[in-house]
Amino acid sequence: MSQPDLFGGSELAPASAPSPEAERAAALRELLHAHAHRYYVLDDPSIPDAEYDKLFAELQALEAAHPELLTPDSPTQRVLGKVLDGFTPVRHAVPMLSIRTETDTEASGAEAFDARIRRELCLTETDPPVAYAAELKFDGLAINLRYEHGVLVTAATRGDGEQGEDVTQNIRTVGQIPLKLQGAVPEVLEVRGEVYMRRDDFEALNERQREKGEKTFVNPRNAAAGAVRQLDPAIAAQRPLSFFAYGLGEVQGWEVPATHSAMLDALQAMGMPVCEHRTVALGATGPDGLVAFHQRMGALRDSLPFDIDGIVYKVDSRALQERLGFVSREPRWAVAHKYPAQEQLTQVDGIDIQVGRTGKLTPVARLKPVFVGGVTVTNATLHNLFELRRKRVRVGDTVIVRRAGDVIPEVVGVVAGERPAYVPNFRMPVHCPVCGSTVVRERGEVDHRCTGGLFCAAQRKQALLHFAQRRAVEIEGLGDKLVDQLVDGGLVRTLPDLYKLGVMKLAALDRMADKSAQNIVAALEKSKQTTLPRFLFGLGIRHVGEATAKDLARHFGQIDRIMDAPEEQLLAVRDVGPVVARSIRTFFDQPHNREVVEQLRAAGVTWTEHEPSAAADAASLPLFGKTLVLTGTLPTLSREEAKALIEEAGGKVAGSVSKKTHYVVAGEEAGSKLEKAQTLGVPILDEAGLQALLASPSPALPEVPPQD
Ligand code: 5U1
Repeated sequence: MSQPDLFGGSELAPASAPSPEAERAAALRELLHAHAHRYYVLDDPSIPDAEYDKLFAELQALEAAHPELLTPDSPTQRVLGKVLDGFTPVRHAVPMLSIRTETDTEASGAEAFDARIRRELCLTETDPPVAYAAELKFDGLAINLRYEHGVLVTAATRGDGEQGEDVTQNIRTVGQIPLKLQGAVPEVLEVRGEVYMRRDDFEALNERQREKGEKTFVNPRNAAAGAVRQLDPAIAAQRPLSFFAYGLGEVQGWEVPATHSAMLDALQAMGMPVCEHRTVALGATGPDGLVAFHQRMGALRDSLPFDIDGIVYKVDSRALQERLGFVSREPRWAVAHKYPAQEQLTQVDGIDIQVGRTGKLTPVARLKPVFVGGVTVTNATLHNLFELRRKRVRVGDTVIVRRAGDVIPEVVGVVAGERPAYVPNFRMPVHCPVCGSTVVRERGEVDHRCTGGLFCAAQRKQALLHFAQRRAVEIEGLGDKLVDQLVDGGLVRTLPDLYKLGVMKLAALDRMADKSAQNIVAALEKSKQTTLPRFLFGLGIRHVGEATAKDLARHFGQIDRIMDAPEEQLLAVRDVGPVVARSIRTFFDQPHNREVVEQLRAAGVTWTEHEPSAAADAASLPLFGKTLVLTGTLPTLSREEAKALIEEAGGKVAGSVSKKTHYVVAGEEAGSKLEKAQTLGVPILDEAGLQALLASPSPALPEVPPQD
């Protein structure tokens, strides 16, 4: 198989001394390959990401200026190619075999394999134990990677074992798969292994899909398979895949090591990712045998970052493998010894609502108990109403439940056609099942939330800790453990209850010395003198962080004015948009939240209603009330320095350009933010313009109103 001729140049170039650019490009490729290997395969980066990006950008620039220097193994060429109509078939040079499965998940499964091998090799009881390579059975997709002279030229799926599909474009996007092998490389080397998705990558991908309102994936294997068979390589590049090598296909020009285990070590030395959890076991039983490895990995299974469904045992000696041969496309010398499944079928008995610490309402399926992923599962999350509707789950349905790793069990789908009779669609409650407060869903959000805030028992601990933190009213000593004791013991229900605690009540708590109780009471007393921004922030109103609390305090001056402000007035506060305004309004529309404020006042909590000095000072700063966006590289100031200068001058730095942006400060290689500023007509400054702005006294500046 020849290299694609997308890349001209180097092979055909006349044999003259390489140009300095060619030498630099080659050096950069080597350097980037080495760093990518440390980052993706060894998980041990040796330079900061920014440094890697700089080298990468240098190579990109060189290749852009000298296209003849482009090579297929260049690290810049991971995502390339266009959207395909379909995949081209690839005939495997050596058929891709499958593996026999041992479904007996007990130790006897390993013993049966060893007994069969010994029988087929005609070994007697007095012969020494057989050496087996034992490794993990990854729950992914088998792939054949073909390297010619060390360069990846084709990646193909298994297909029917004889013929697969060419998925090279997508596989090139997998950072862990080397585009070029290291060291002395064979003429032809086909590496076989499994492409898979890590659990954390899978969870994050599904979270992103949910946020976008797009289809979620049932499990990491399906997500990996979907990514590999994605026709658009740019989309495949956004689906984070990983890879482990475990075997060979065609080989030319390499003396393959005599044992499977040594072969894996050799692949690893060439830069291939090979899973560290592997061993050579002698026989089935005994401390170092197959059974011990199966049990050890079984105990580790939940904490592994990826799904496995069993252990693969292989006769380690390649000579013995050849003697054993294979039957019906399965080698006699290997077996997959399974673990209990991580997905099972069961029935939904009901759908309950759980209220989380932040007020989020989660529908949870109550299930007929089922043993899955090593534990008995009786509940499984349905995430939110949209997920529930998308999966069409109703009470009485037969569903697939998945539990893998530490991830909470979830319903991944309904078995079609097994619904008993008519069952109404599930509806979200309009009142919180814990505290009875109104349930809302903000526009553009998928989650329903209880508006009870401080009043809702489900949110109480979180609310107390939030109120007590240093950035809010600061109650020194009121941490997780004490809050647990106070709430669980029924001593504190709402924030004002904190101020009813005396030394006696506190000292009666478990492991609370008199002195500590006195300290807490003193801290509570001290916290009563606070400021309006801290108090407001401490109330824990959704979307009201410290900065917004300060803006609200500065704008309204008094809490009663904030509590009564209609949305239009709230919208007049700088940086308060419709979502924040609605959230503040909803919070203070709940009578119990207003009651909490009144009771805190009655308990003696006081705050300086406004901060005249801060407000006066701030108003005289040159960038008071201005929002700026930074883009590109400024000639002398770093991004952080520019941000600090703007903030010191009373301005705010935002991450994206909108109609509310007052100025965009653009440096070299400014991208889409600059374009957006031009489209919206936002004034654009260079660094000198920014410095002039910072130096000017506020009144002399022309007012640039934010546009509507
Ligand atoms: N680790 C590993 N997984 N796995 C899957 N090795 C391995 N070998 C396989 C398969 C299908 O097949 C060979 C034994 C042919």
